[in-house]
Amino acid sequence: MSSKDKNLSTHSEKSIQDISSKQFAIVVAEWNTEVTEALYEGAYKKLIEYGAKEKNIHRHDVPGSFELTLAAQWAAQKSNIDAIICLGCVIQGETRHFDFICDAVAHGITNVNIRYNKPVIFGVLTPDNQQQALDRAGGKHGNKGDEAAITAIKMLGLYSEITGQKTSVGF
Ligand code: RBF
Repeated sequence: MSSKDKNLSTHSEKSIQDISSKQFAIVVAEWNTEVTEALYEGAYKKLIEYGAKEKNIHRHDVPGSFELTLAAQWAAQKSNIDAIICLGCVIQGETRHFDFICDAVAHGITNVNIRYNKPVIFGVLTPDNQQQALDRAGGKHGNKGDEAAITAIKMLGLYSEITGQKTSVGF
């Protein structure tokens, strides 16, 4: 599955909705920190650019991507949090850990979305090597952290569009 033609970092829909009162949690994995910091910078700046307030963006660090799910669930349990962005980077190695971690975090994050009825965004890179990761964390393929932030904003807007309600808080 290629993402070469899909780059939401350059999306121009700046008037999607007012997110100045929305609260975001960003969960960041410490493994491959050069990459995940760049993803975080991208996501944070994009939320601010679209109108989020600094005080409404809450960062939480976890040891590795496997831990993203539980931290996301803890954040989702908080009724004031509207959306959660999970950022990690799992690099293909010689062992099967890659598959186990990627599967676990993808299923885990999906479950938190459904269970808490809020956007929980999968911003986890799964490259073959460090260079591919850097290319997608502010390099030649954009920044998937930016895209994760825009996805969160779009999902909040979609929620309002479909339900007529302003926020998912309270479910
Ligand atoms: N976490 C990541 O976020 N990215 C990785 O590339 C990564 N590789 C790992 C490779 C091995 C062999 C192990 C044991 C762990 C790795 N982890 C990685 C950490 C994992 O997400 C988790 O923090 C630990 O397994 C503890 O639950």
